[in-house]
Amino acid sequence: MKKALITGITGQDGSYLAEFLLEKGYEVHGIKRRASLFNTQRVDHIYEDPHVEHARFRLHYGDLTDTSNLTRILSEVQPDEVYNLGAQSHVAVSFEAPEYTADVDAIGTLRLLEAIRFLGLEKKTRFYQASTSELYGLVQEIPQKETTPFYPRSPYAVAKMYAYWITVNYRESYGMYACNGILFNHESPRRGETFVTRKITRGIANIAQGLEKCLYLGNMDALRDWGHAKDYVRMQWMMLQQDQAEDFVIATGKQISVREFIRMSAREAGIELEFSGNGVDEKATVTSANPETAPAVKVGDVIVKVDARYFRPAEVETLLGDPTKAKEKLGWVPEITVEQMCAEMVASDLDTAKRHALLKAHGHHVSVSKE
Ligand code: NDP
Ligand code: GDR
Repeated sequence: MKKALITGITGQDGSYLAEFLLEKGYEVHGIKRRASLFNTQRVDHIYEDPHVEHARFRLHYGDLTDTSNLTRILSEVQPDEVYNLGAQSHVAVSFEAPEYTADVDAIGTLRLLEAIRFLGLEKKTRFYQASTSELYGLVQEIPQKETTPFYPRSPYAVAKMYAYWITVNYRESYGMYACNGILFNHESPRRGETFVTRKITRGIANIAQGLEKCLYLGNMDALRDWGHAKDYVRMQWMMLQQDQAEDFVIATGKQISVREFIRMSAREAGIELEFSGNGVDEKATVTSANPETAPAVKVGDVIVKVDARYFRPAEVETLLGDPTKAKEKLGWVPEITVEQMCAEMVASDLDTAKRHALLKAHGHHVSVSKE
């Protein structure tokens, strides 16, 4: 039985990857940070009681900032594959916490690679690094592919650039099977609530059900190449099953703006919108609303507004990936379109919002956290 160790298992990708590997028959180990709450919502459905014999899913307390802990877990587990998905992954937050982001995202990667080498696992353990389209930042070529030069635009992206190159360096220096997946944005109903797609689908669903009045956003002109996390974790595994370690761009090859994603999400909830203003002072007004799916919304309501608080000190305006290498060498093509993904996210958030609205109608307190 193959063993995999996943950092970031409580996150979006970690949870889908753990599911995928369990289905493939792996024993799956994950590193979880200590928190004052359980924080295992995304993996509760695959959790196995460690007291059960032959449990194939196991969580270890750990942190990418803690070398001795990482070394001990690696030594105990002796994994065939390590997926380094753990990170302070929010670009805007990286401007607020740049040093921490560098410690986790850059040096955390080095700590893992060095622990693998120190333990003499460099010929046994294959290593996947969660690299990112944010490396392209101020884009030097459209679309972006494996050979496009990097120009990172945030402390997050600069930290991930170190992680990218240290992964390449350990491959070249020590013959490790170590590779980078340069993944473009990917989303799902499990996406963190403060990333723009989930903020939109959740916000629209809450507004439709009367739990919120207005959604405040930053740059609506930003263009992204959005895919579904399920398609992208399959590719993470495929990258570790080759004869030779190589780096791959993973993307859909299509892009839309944040504004278009808002329009698409609203339509899924039965709301039609008209945008007015100019990006800095823009709003979206309701022109029609389905009383069944959006009972709390009326024609003329302003339900989306720009708030400059969400603008970033340096922005990545446009990202569009070219996944040709992944298609030709690995036969990978994304199966879920952005429209299907958006529909799944809105349906899931509407379901939650309806339950919350019902609780509220019966006098229970419902807290709707917002950023
Ligand atoms: P999430 O933010 O959903 O998950 C991040 C995970 O990392 C969480 O499990 C989090 O734990 C964990 N983590 C954070 N800090 C530490 C730390 N100090 N030590 C150990 N673990 C830590 O991210 P995604 O699942 O969306 O992304 C997975 C990886 O892929 C990340 O590295 C991200 O940067 C990268 N990436 C993501 C893309 C995307 O569009 N989703 C695109 C390209 C790259 P906790 O739950 O405790 O916070
Ligand atoms: P990104 O994702 O920065 O691309 O990083 P995010 O969803 O945060 O932003 C995408 C674009 O939307 C604009 N935007 C807003 N973003 C947020 N979060 N909140 C807002 O209110 C808002 N309004 C507009 C942003 O300015 C940006 O242009 C994600 C993360 O998953 C990274 O870890 C990963 O590496 C990259 O994708 C690829």
